[in-house]
Amino acid sequence: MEKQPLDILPEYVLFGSQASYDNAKVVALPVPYDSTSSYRSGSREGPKAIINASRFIEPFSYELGFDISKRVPVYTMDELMPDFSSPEHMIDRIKKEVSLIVEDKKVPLLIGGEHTIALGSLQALKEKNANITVVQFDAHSDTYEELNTTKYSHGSIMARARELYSSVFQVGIRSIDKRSFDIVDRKTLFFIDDVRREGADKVGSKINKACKENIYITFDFDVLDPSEMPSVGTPEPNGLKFEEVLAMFKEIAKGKNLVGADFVELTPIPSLEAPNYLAAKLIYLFLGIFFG
Ligand SMILES: [Mn+2]
Repeated sequence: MEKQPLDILPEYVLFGSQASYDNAKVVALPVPYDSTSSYRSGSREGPKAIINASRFIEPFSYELGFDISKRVPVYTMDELMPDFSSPEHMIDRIKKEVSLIVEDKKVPLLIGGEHTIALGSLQALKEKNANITVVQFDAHSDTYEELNTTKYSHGSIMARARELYSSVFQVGIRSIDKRSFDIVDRKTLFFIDDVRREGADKVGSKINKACKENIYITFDFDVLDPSEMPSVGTPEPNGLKFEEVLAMFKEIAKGKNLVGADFVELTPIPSLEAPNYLAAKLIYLFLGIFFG
């Protein structure tokens, strides 16, 4: 007999129901890792908080008009064991896992954890298919050549991504180092002011027109305004609204093929549940928009 809603609490997996691995379109990999955080640490608690909150999302989305869980079967893997010996080792471990997911023709979805973990995914995908556009949602450009003596830190992730991929877009940025600011290509990096002036739809549509068919999204929750999303390692004022992010997702997704994504830097604040739920719901709607 099929389990009835409300008879039992949902399973401890993303969105409360585990698809069979064979049927899964998306494979979620929780990565409870933070080690290079420079301000508030604790994003290693992010995956647990997102998974727990995600169990209580109404499966039917009135915004999209369908039950996302039915159209986008998700298999949630066990949490990946952190390797604290060095960020390079951790990135390697993630890369191996993501390679297996990609070989099985599934879309990897990393749930972080700090932003550094994205590099494992980007390296793994690059080996299979270099013809990918990377779109970063972030308050920070993360373009330090190196930070705190490592090239593999949360603040250098996009410097590394730009070495791997020629097509990269950055959006929602409102903190950037001077060197990067001086050389920035304003056609590929959209500051928050650009979004305010042009509107989220317009910026999303510009990215959609300029990017390749295959898209990877790396999403740092601090792109959101701290009034909605205070639970991040480095909260930056004047951020995007939840609805602006959804508007951009809708434009960017048009006619494109999502090959992977990561959602990083959720750093739960004890007893403050709303941001965790927001994070979970954003990921749910994201999947509905890109695969619905
Ligand atoms: Mn970041």
